[in-house]
Amino acid sequence: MRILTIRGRSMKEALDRVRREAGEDAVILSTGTSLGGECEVSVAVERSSPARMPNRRRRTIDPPAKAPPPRQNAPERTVDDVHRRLGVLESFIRFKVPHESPVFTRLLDAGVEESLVRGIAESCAAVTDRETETHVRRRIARLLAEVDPLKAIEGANDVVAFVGPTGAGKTTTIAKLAARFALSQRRRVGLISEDTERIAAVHQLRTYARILDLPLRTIARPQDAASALEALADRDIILVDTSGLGGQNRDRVGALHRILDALGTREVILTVAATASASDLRASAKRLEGLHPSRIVVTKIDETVRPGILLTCADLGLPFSHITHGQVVPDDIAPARTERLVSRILGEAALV
Ligand SMILES: Nc1nc2c(ncn2[C@@H]2O[C@H](COP(=O)(O)OP(=O)(O)O)[C@@H](O)[C@H]2O)c(=O)[nH]1
Ligand SMILES: [Mg+2]
Repeated sequence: MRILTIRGRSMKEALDRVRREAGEDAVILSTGTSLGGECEVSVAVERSSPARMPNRRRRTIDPPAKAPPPRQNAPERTVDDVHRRLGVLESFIRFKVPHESPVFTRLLDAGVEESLVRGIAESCAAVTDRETETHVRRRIARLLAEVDPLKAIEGANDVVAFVGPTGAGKTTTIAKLAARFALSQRRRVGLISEDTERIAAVHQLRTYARILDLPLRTIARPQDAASALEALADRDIILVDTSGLGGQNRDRVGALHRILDALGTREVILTVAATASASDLRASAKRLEGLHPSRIVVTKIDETVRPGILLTCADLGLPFSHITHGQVVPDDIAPARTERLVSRILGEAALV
């Protein structure tokens, strides 16, 4: 058994060479990009394979193609990354995608889930080499298209609740939005905290309420809803902070559902951190689907080098409301803009 590294200007060229030079029985171990910017495939071959032909070495070290511009914050590759790359590569072969473009490597580097990259790759089957990047860009933009920031509607007495795992950034996001609605939109904002079990949690929201000069009520049971709503009857929008529902506790989801019902909640916003893994994020969304969230806020985009998680969020089928990018209230929040998100995912724009 020998390990060979075979390169090409595109993944297709490298794979053609693998087939030609290492034979059909070569086992692909990993794929990636060489320091010179070429596509690189490492394969294991039997000693008797054609790869032992004397001219193999010369052919594997063609002059490097023009190096692509360095990507910002390119994460280090792990064994998992190599597995994902191989999975995607398999799908190129299986779905007969006629070419491989570095854009797919960029998607994987950005942490886009393998299944999503495969879907995007499949959709490229009938697209020419030159059009691939444009096609991928359009496809991602379509996935992220439903951008619809939450607004405070004058006189609507809207109740909007934020749910999500502990530490996702619910309270901080509420403070940011409350400040923006109150200060720049001049809306009357009220706050309700359902997160009454942890003293620190109410204290945190109470501090923001005091700084922003906004009324705050706490609520622990559905029976408390009427008096809280009465106290906030003159508000345009009421933002409800909830306790984190990270664990498997279905009773807690049911109890929260009853409270949100009693409050006549118009919208439930799923709040998730961009630092979560795709599987954790999908599990949280599944656990909370009984609360019928209608939008998603993605927090902590500043803390990840893998903004590809945004495509997982989009895949949950919820329109984005806002993206948050830091701890500073109220500055570090912005409506999700499709073009900007696409650029982030493709590694062309700064993460923040
Ligand atoms: N870096 C960063 N930190 C954030 C962001 N949003 C919230 N945090 C921090 O995450 C931690 C948990 O936030 P918190 O609002 O208490 O989460 P909750 O448990 O969902 O209410 C706090 O230290 C916040 O300052 C963000 O967009 N970026
Ligand atoms: Mg909180």
